[in-house]
Amino acid sequence: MRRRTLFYFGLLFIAAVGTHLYFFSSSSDSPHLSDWDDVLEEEPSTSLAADPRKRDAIAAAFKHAWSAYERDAMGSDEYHPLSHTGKNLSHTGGIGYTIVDAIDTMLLMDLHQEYSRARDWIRDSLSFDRDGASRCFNTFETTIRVLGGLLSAHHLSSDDMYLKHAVDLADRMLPAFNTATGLPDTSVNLAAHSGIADPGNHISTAEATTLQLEFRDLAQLTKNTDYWYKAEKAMSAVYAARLPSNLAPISMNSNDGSFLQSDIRLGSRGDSYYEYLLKQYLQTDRTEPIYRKMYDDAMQGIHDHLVQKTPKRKLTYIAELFPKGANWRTTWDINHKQDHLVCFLAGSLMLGATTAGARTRGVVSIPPQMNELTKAGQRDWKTGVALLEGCMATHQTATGLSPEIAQFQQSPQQPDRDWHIKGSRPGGPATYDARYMLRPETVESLFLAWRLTGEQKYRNYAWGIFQAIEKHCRLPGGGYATVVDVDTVPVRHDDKQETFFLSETLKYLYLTFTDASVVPLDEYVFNTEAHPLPIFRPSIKPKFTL
Ligand code: DMJ
Repeated sequence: MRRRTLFYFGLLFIAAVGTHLYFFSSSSDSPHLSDWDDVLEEEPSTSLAADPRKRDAIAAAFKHAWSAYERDAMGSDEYHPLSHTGKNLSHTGGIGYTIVDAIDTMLLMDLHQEYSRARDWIRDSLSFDRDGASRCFNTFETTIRVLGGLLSAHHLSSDDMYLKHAVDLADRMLPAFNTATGLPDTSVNLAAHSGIADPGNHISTAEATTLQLEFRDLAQLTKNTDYWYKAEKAMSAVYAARLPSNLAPISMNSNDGSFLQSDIRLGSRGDSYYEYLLKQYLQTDRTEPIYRKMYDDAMQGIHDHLVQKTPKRKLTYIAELFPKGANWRTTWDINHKQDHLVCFLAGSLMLGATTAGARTRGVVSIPPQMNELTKAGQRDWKTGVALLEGCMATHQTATGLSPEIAQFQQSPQQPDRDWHIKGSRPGGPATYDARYMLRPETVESLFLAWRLTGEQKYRNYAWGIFQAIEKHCRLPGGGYATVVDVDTVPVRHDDKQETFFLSETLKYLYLTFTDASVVPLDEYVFNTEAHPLPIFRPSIKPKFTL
């Protein structure tokens, strides 16, 4: 086991300069938070040491979310906390969507009783013999939430029961990769052990390229090379289709492996392509230079075409491109719109800067010194830091929660901000863009920023977001729900507690307040659903190489 102990000693300093820069006003009017007022006055004694009271407050939030699900909907794939009901993806029964997605968070939070009941359910009731002919099982979602959740639970507990289920699930999914191009079918019928192609032969780029960490991990565990090579083939198809900018349009033709004329963005349908380039490189202990090259090229493309600053406050954001005319592979128009999803990129750039962008492996301080990073590493670090501030600026709303989509242009309705929510006006109807659906991306980046810098500011930001969630998303009757308009208080809720709230949002918040030895960044990569998977030296010889 390697430990990044080298620079921890210097960190005792940093706490001393920690500030009380709370981004949001305190939620002390919220009864369940009043007990935490004194917490706001405390700072941890060492920079990367745990902050036990805040950490435990987040575990208590997890219990509030989980116990409502367990009471109302145990075993159902999805949870609707307002109606106190659950729903399965398939009419033939559930596949443990919520339970499997959440169980590694219970392990990390030491929630023994909840864990034990969840494990019992997986042991006694989990079945993948579920009909998916109606395309109810998306290949990507099933992989990141269920396969990723089982693998992570196996690694954290050493319990082979999870591995057996993972193998069963993966074997049912593997036929989805039996296509001419290697780009997988978008859906799987788990009962039939078959893939189901999209009727128009489209697949989103993120869906095709966000399966690899999971299937490679399973290949390494079982020595079954099929898992590895099938997932890898999809990556080589995307590489073969690359554009001169090294940016990836969000849609592909699964029949011929080409990119379709479609937007380029780091938000929905594009996001985790970029995330998994870096993480595949890290997963195999930096032994596969092809992913390093693809990552480096893509980050150059992002800087050449997408990184923007607002004219007034100089907020950094990542714009989108939409294709223009016959020369759409090289000619684009810009759209100053940013999905909340894009905020994963801030932490990813910072992680990339300190790994792929380090001049010498293992010699990066916390926080990094610029002379320890390559030129590209320095560029990525600075952009990551600035983008995170830009993402935090989108939390300057009536609730302190950020919207699903922000337009980085001023609007007459919201002249005090450098961005606005499309179609939103005080007292007007809520738009899709205005919702906060318990997403994790900003807190994911805050977690990484905290671990890589030890700057108290990032913990303060994370705590502010947690308070906003407690105040506006927490339901007194149990569970947490989507807020339909982040700029309107009192809030209205939508009847959905997304599974990623349990697997990602609360996990990243929790890990921001544990000490840094819990899931150390040099031993694990997180899949896109926040399931930690170990870094390893591959025993399988990759076929997709430079
Ligand atoms: C998660 O399911 C995954 O992170 C995915 O990659 C996209 N984002 C959602 C949560 O916002």
